[in-house]
Amino acid sequence: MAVSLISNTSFKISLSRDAIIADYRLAYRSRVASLIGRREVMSGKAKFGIFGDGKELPQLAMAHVFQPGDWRSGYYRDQTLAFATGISSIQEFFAQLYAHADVAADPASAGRMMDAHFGTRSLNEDGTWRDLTSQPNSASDVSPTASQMPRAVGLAYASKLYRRLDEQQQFSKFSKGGREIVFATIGNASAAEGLFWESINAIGVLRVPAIVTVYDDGYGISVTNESQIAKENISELLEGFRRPPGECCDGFDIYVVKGWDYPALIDAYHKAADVARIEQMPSIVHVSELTQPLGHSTSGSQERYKSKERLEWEAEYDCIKKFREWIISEGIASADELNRAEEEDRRTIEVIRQRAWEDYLNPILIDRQELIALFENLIRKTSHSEELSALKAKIQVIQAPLRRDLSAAAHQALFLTRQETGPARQALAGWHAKLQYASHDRYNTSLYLEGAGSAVSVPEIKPTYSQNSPVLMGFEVLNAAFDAALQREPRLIAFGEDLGRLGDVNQGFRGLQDKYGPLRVSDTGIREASILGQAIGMALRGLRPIAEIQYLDYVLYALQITSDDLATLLWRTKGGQRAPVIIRTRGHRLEGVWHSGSLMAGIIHLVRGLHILTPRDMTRAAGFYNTLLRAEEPALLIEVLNGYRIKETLPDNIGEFTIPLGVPEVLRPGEDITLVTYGACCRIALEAAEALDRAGIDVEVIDVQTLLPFDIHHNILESLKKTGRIVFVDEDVPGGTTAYMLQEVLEKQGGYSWLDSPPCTITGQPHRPAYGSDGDYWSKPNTEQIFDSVYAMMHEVNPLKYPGI
Ligand SMILES: Cc1ncc(C[n+]2csc(CCOP(=O)(O)OP(=O)(O)O)c2C)c(N)n1
Ligand SMILES: [Mg+2]
Repeated sequence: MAVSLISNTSFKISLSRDAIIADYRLAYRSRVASLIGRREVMSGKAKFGIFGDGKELPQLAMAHVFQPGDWRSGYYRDQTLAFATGISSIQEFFAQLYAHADVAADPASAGRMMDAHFGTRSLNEDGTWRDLTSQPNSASDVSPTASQMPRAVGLAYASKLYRRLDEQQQFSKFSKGGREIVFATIGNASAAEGLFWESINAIGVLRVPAIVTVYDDGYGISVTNESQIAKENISELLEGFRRPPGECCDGFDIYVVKGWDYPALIDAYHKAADVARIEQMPSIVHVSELTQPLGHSTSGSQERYKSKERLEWEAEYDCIKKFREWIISEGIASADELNRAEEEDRRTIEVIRQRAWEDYLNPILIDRQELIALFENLIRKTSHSEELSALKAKIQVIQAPLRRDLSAAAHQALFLTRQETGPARQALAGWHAKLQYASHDRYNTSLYLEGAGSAVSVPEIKPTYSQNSPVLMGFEVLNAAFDAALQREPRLIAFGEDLGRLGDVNQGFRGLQDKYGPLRVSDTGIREASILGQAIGMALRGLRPIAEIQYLDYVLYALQITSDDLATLLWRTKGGQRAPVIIRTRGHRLEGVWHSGSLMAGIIHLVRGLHILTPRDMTRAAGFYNTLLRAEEPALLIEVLNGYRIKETLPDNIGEFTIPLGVPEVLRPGEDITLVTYGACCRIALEAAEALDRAGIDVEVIDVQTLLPFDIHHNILESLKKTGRIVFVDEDVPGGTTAYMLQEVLEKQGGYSWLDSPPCTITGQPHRPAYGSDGDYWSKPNTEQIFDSVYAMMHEVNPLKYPGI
């Protein structure tokens, strides 16, 4: 029997009775998973639970049009969509709830993220790409509300590029002619975030195949739409984005559908998907009248903030209840049939849950058994047998032990027996070390790539010069490098404000849009967060974006997405997804508060997971771009703003030479003091070193070149061993990046033991740079200040030779 679900005469959908009942059963199973999941948290078996109850129906409707190759960029309510599409299984959902730290059990995050944070694996274990066109894809979820939106821009934009760029057709693992749709989901309250509006606008401007669903349950935790959304109605606000009917012009198709109305939901998603797949145009689906039967999460109870009337309404309009009523009233199934199915499904979910729990717990129980056996051996030998027996008893009685319980007990035992030796203690120490090693692998790996694709392992190719090598302006050197890169790497796509037609504000891309076309080199709106998101989404789909943020000061707008999404991606998926985004920016040397700031400490500490490159000139910038494009990792590169018009010699191998990451360069050898700096400060430091030379002080100036990674071979230590004195210089705030460099050299490299004088940091003022040349001089470290600090250090050492000034 086929059931017709029709909303108008031009568009007919019919589903078989079995398909409808299958939908009902999946909705029901998903609800049971939520109920049981909550119970597991309440009973202490899991730490936190957030579930998709009350939002099952729109997700089933979405799943009807979700095809292999498509992408989801959503949030924690999407379990039903995940189950229906194969993005997650119910057992994987429980494994994640229990924090099962194993990729095989929780492919989304290997136990690193809380429950309902979905994500498919795009990469094989060896780091090679899977065929993304034959699997359902989900970008790895993040918790900050609306942060799933910026990358949805790029995920959808990739479909457009794959359809329109001939050179992309060879990359068949990523797209089948750009037919892939991106399904973005977001809550009503999160639609109050700027990221939502910025991303909607970007999707509209780029005209890309995204279907954005807003699940409207009237609340964002306890706060109602009255305080979230003007007019309390998101689709009314979005009206201005609507595409006029019957015309193929700009904008979105907008659907407003009740979350319990199955035929209407099926109808809306079919229409939206057709438009997205064929026309590549976006839609917004505002799903209203949704509920939260279990409340927001396990952290609180909704009875505290929802009225009795509201709770009664939610019970009445529960989407599964309404779906059930509809199925019975349409004669698709009887109440008895559904009751029987429900009973079976409840049992099934319990079985799945139990399996997930045992799979999680058993390896830990085995670890405990091993530990107890080791304890028993040691108890027979040690003079601390009583304390060890008590420790053993303590871990033996824990019903569901954690590995940290075992680690702490072993640690305590090793401390107690610290004055003893023998094989029994040695075996325990070995076991403890093995646990630390395994735990490091469970929780601390994959921040960066190791081996294949790692930027650090790209071999160095030195620049070559000949008599004919031309001397050009800095920007022309970059321009030649970008030209060669676009030629060499068909997946390279560059974009940013003024990057397309103008070729960027300093002309690094001059003429390249004309040469490579408006899709390879393009302009964007002023929307830094979604420029970044655009890059992340594209990179997730195999493209190689260079995303330009016009000035370093405006990286702040994109910093949250860089930090929360890009920087954590490889780590939070334990190597399951990567996005080798190159963020290009320029800074440190223009004018005034917001064009010459140095926010470096904020950045380096917030984006671990990226490489941070600070080339002092454009040749070095070009070499770093070449290195990054041969690797598969994300990075931020900051060009020195006043370097574009300084003359440099163009390497003959501009398209090939690479500069290694994490390798400082000695710019001026010296014997008395080591001066460590980077980027724009190199020039000032060299000037100061020349002046100090005239005063009889021989300064070794070192350019660290990259802040992340930092001096991986400990070359700076070698310089310090020679000079015994060290100064760190930059234009960040006091205690900022100079303090970071100081820690790297003195603590990590062990430099403290080579110091003959106290270390010194020379920085900018704690405020932003003031306007004008004098404002700049007294806001940032200047040549005279560096001279004075270094001179004072030598005066302290030898006042006779270096009398006070
Ligand atoms: C940027 C940010 N602010 C606050 C939170 C805490 N928070 C988590 S969910 C949530 C409410 C979201 O409501 P809504 O978007 O309507 O989604 P719903 O949970 O109702 O489905 C809040 C405030 C967060 N995760 N991220
Ligand atoms: Mg809500």
